Amino acid sequence: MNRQWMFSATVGATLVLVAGSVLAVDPVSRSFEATDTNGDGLVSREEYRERMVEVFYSADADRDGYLDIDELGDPDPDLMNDADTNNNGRLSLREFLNRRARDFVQVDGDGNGRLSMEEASEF
Ligand SMILES: [Ca+2]
Ligand SMILES: [Ca+2]
Ligand SMILES: [Ca+2]
Repeated sequence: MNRQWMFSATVGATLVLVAGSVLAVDPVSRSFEATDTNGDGLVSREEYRERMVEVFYSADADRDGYLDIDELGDPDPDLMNDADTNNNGRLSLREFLNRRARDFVQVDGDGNGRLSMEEASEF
């Protein structure tokens, strides 16, 4: 998997399962702009979801429609367990997006349904 791409494809530091590494690389502003497709300076749920779908398919190296632990490149098994709601050891697109939707809510500090650059950076 192209990890660098995964980094740049994320909205904010914690919006990716490999959060620890992302903080060091600090791609927040670049990825934020890429995710804010209508350029209004905010990432809506729709923009975020579209981006996460892209991330999912980009990470699915063997194209089987699921992300396994290797494809996620995730050093923390708890995150995988948390997202893998049917416990089959891999994430479907639905499981992945559900997990990401929870991240969105957490990062959206003022709860207005949109992520500002500030919210994405501070989280
Ligand atoms: Ca936007
Ligand atoms: Ca796969
Ligand atoms: Ca917000």
